Amino acid sequence: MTLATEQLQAVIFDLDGVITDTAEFHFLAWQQLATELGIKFTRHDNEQLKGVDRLGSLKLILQQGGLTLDNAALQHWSDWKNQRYLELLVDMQPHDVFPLVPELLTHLRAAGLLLGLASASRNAPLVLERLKLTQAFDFIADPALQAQGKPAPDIFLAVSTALAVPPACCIGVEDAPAGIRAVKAAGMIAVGIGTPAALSQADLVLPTTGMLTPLLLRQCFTALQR
Ligand code: B16
Ligand code: MG
Repeated sequence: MTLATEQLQAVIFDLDGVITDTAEFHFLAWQQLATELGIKFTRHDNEQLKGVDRLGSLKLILQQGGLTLDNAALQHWSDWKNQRYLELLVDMQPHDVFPLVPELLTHLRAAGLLLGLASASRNAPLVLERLKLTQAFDFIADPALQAQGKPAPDIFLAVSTALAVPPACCIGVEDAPAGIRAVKAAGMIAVGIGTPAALSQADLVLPTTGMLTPLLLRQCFTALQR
């Protein structure tokens, strides 16, 4: 008896921490904000912000510092952090992409796969432009249009819908626990970039995005179909 199996058709990437190291810039900008507000904020604290949208991240930092702000102040500090982040992005160049990622994107496309971007960052189009990678993706989701941010699956489902590929035929690539949860909630296979300890819910974890290949992704997909 032959079992009908799904084929891998699309790979959906997160941006910050997967395509480039803007995760570090987000951390530095949040750290400046925390200092301004007199809140202690470490790299360890930053882990839980990865993949979380701007306002959600601000609220987590305030909660940690035991502060509450009204809506106007939340907007002010949210904009303040984004200004710091944009300053850090000023010198970003194509060579700031993680090693071997442009080659990976080219190879995936040559292997017949569709490529999507599911970043929680409203700055993602600007970052892709700076990296000269805008054209590498078939669809770039707008996080502002999603009802719920990661760990909800909305942005990954929006990409699969736009690409006309069922979620079961997609792999999502993420560096954040909230992102891995979003990929899994979307019904996709999740590849984590980082450490197995931090990304325990991922189906496969690699230290760097550049280690991925079309063959490895297809093997991972096939193995998890069984
Ligand atoms: P922005 P990703 C996320 O991007 C970052 O991980 C997270 O740290 C950041 O707060 C969020 O984007 C929003 O970014 O302030 O630029 O809109 O990892 O989903 O690509
Ligand atoms: Mg990320």
